[in-house]
Amino acid sequence: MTNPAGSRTVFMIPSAAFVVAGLTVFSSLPTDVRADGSGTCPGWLDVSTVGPSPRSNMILAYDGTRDVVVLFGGVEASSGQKVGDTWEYDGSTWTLRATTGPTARQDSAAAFDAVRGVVVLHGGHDNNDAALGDTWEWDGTAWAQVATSGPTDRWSARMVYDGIRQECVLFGGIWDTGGSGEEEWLYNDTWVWDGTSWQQRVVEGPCARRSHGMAFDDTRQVAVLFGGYGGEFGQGFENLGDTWEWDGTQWLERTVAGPSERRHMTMAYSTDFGGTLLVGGVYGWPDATYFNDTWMWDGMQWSQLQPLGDPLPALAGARLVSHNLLNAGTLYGGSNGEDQFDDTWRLWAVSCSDCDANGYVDLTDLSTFVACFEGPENPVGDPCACADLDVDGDSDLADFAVFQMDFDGP
Ligand SMILES: [Ca+2]
Ligand SMILES: [Ca+2]
Ligand SMILES: [Ca+2]
Repeated sequence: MTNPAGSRTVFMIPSAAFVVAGLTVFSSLPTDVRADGSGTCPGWLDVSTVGPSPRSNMILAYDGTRDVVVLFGGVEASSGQKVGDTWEYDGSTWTLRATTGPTARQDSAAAFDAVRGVVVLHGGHDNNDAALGDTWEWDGTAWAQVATSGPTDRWSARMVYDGIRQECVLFGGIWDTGGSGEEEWLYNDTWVWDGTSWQQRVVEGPCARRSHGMAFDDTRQVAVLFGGYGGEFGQGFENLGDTWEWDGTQWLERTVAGPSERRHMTMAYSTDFGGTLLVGGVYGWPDATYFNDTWMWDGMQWSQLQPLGDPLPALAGARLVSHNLLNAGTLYGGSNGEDQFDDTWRLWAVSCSDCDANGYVDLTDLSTFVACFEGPENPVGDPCACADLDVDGDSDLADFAVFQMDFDGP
């Protein structure tokens, strides 16, 4: 399930933008300390600024043509209302770009078509509790409705862009009548959108579900799907924890241990980290457990990451995208069941000595290091991961020597 206690995943990021798989370094093995420092670790940095209202279940897509993150819709905390505004984030600033386009809705499926340079959106759930089946595209200037047929009305489906076969791939979702006496139907169908028309791929695959996670692994050229809420027809529905891959033709289940069963997590593939990231989610109802964990799937195994920086709040319905801006990824919004968030988070690779993951190893990190310093063979806990730089479980002079090499100055 998780790495053995005391292990940590260390990333070696080359200066060129080539992909290097994460190295899992175990405490029982020789350390992976480089002569010039400790290596690179994942870190969460809260970069919140004025932007979209608190919300969850919006769409978030990275427009690699214009180098912006696009956000649309979602459900707001203040009103419980779904919204229909379009925002863009350039890595530092959020800008409201449109208030017209698709009707207000939450939990649409969306992906960025990198060849045609448009964000594609399908369906969602509107303020009349109706499931929707329309298809829209955002070109950076305006939304255009491009189809009204295709996957039937649904929400909480997931979609990725397959850059190899140059098509969007949509799986699953839910149709329901809303309100009391609700009827619902979960889907297990696979659809592709080529920019002109939808085609259903009639294939065996994951059981029917909604609120799963999907991301496209550009390196291994497969879509990765995890979990959600669903099951085999006639057997009742539950939270799921299975991992599947779509290679453009067929689904293959990958039978591996990984994150616990859950729904409404968010997933994104990161070339910087060399794997598919999974963050948060929720299990159970009405006694729901929300998660704040970060995982990575490298095509062979899931590893739980121990990011530096501020711990994320437990959340579901947030959205993570990875991109080529300063940062490895941006996460927005989400909900813990009571509050909805308007926080912007950066998930990026920092020096393993950068305790607060702000991109510098300075005096602030030194004070954290000193506070964590316990001497040889005194175990350090999670908050002190940045003070155990040789990953042998303690924080001692050997670690301090590495810290000194990483130190950027005050
Ligand atoms: Ca720092
Ligand atoms: Ca030691
Ligand atoms: Ca140590």
